[in-house]
Amino acid sequence: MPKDDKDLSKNEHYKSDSHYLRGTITTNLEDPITLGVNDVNKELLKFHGIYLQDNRDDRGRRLKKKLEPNWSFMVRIPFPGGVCTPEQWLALDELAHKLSNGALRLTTRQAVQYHEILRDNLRPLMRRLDAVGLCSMNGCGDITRNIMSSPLSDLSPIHQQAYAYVDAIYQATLAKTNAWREVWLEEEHKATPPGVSEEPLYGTTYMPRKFKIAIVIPPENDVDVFSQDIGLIAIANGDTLEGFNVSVGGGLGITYGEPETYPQIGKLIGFCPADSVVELCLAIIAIQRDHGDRSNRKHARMKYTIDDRGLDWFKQELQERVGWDLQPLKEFSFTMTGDRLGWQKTQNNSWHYTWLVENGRIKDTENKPLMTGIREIAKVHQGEFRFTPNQNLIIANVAETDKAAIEELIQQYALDHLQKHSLVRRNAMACVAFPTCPQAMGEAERYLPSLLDKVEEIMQSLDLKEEIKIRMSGCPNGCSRPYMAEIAFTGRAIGKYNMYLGGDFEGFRLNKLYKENIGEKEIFTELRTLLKHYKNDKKDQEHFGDFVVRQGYVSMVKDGRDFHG
Ligand code: SRM
Ligand code: SF4
Repeated sequence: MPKDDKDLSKNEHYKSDSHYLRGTITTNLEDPITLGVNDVNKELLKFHGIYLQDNRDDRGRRLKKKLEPNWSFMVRIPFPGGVCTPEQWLALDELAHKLSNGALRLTTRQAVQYHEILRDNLRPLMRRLDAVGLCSMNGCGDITRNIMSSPLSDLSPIHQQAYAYVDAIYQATLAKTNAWREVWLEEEHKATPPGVSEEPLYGTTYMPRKFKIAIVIPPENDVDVFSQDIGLIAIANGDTLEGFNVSVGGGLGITYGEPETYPQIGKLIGFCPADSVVELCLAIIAIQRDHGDRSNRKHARMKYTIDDRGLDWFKQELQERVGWDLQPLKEFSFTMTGDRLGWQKTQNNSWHYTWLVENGRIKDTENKPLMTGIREIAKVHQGEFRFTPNQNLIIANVAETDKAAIEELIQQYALDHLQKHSLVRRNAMACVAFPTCPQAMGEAERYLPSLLDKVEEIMQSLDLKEEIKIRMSGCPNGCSRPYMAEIAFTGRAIGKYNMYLGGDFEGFRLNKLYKENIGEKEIFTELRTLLKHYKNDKKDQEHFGDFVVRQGYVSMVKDGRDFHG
């Protein structure tokens, strides 16, 4: 902890001076000198789910002409557990065409993003979102983000029971400030009565850094539960959800050349009965709120608090805060981290169709009217949509009697590309990167599809039909959770990537750096050699990640502190 105020990072001052995230956003929105916002409001806006961005493709040209960057805003809307009604989808679609760039982006945390929103369009956007019960608050910023969960919440009674906790944790961890409504809906300032805190959980300075929670329902580890600050693994007894095994201190972001930053796998600390899980999450958040590093933002995630102070300290602190002990861990196992694509029937006799949305980008292209197709489905669909943690979309809860009509629309808009997708493409993910992400060093979403074409070619020539998990991020922040993949690429510069190998298919361990700063030619040479070796020498049912570790291409990483070593 910082010894005094001068050690605090500048973001800590921005937060404490902001009057619970109001800052001067309202007046800044009218500033005629710029189409952006000032540095302080830029940080505060993140809590409102809004990021100031410029088009990176256009940056150099504007710089040469000494023009201000082409400012616009990314808006992220959380959907706890990824659940979205057709009415909400139609509003999202309408706004994408009216106020954004005609596209939507499903994220790796089951949220939805708009890009390229102009400053004057932010208020109309938020008003329309509010009218369908949506709000971008908690989308970003130093706060608990969207609560993730295995998205097919009706797959079994366990899924339904677990979803109730997603909602309860989300409500308990939402920002309570009225700032969003005052700024965007122009509601009158709501004063809190004397002696009452506007933010009982977070206080004036919120969290030291972002905070992430996910619930997973075995056997699929679709949320990558060990990459979360808090990971909750649902444990069932028959048709009853007993509670959750609790994992703490996962997190993935690193900075190149700074080995004191590392990705970390969450540590299992015990079993929590279901009816105590909200209390437990709030106590863990409070520990990180009080003990997280507020001077160095690169060291401010809970993974560092736990690694620095030790797991025993953490467990003791937690016990003191809740006043009871966690129970011994219960048995569980995982089979994969991906989605089960196509139609599935659930115990309540309804149908769910999961389809692969490449890298989460929803837009119409010449041969694929994806956005139009989903819109037409939303107009008649009686159930909901669900966004998956793998950037895919589910048409959920289709009644037996409606299935044929939905199927017809899927065919009509040529949405059913499932058969065409190889097993590597089904498990692949790329982050947004260029042109909107300010942190991108290399391409990801715009490059991975063509890289996969080549991988498919190599695999076909070897007659390899195994599922392999490949992920790509445009920088080391790890937004596509690359360090949990069997093969991963993170951008170093345009056309250059670090290549990592050796994560497992089920999401229990990290991968490790294999080649640094390599270009496309070297990537394919490496892949050809590795895949050929895999084809010839793999054991029965052996996944690629396990094979490369067994063959000594990289060592096994079960703790992030060994990631760089
Ligand atoms: Fe992320 C920052 C996109 C999931 C780790 N992430 C960013 C920003 C906002 C760039 C910025 O700082 O200005 C990116 C916006 C790009 C754009 O133009 O849209 C961005 N992150 C994304 C999304 C959209 C990637 C995607 O392709 O889906 C995901 C949105 C999730 C959501 O709905 O909330 C996204 N980001 C993740 C994940 C995966 C996860 O949460 O499961 C991670 C790794 C897990 C973790 O947090 O440890 C992740 N994003 C980061 C980091 C590194 C954090 C760290 O601890 O070091 C940053 C940079 C930062 O926070 O300073 C970052
Ligand atoms: Fe941007 Fe890096 Fe995240 Fe990709 S990993 S979206 S490049 S911050």
